[in-house]
Amino acid sequence: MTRAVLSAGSNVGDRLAHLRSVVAGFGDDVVAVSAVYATAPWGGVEQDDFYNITLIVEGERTAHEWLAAGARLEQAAERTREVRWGPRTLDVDVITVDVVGGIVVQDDPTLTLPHPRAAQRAFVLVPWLDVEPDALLHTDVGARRVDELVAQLDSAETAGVRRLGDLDGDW
Ligand code: PH2
Ligand code: MG
Ligand code: MG
Repeated sequence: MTRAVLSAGSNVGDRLAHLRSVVAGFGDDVVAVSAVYATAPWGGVEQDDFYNITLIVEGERTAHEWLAAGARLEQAAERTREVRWGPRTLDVDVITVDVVGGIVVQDDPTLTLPHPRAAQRAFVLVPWLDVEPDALLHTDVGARRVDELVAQLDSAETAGVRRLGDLDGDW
């Protein structure tokens, strides 16, 4: 049994429907889902705002299997890969994976864990705190509280992350 923190984002097409497809797709493995946040694009590509959620899933899957399951949902949303950090119907990223006795640490060409850029991304960290206020992220300099990482981010970064409401809410 493993527990994974996943970040899902969409900025093309029906953004909410794409995020809902992730929760539906992981089904009974979903433990918690953050609110939906509208987030300014990160990474320097000019594009529409994203909708992002962070979710926690648990199940009999390895880290690569969580990634592969997310990739199947991306394919179902007709995701294409054109520009790095560019627009996409759906992106499902694995942020960190807990196993019995610790976390998965790997530097694999297809999946580096914990996610090497998560500590700089308010669109991952802020929703994560919704579902796990005491969350820890293991960084190059050790385990860090996610709320402290958020506090250290540039205010322009956090100001670009706006809470919209629950995924199944009426807003
Ligand atoms: N995903 C990217 C690149 N930039 N920016 C925001 N706000 N949200 C994302 O999910 C995102 C991004 C590449 O996966
Ligand atoms: Mg991504
Ligand atoms: Mg991705």
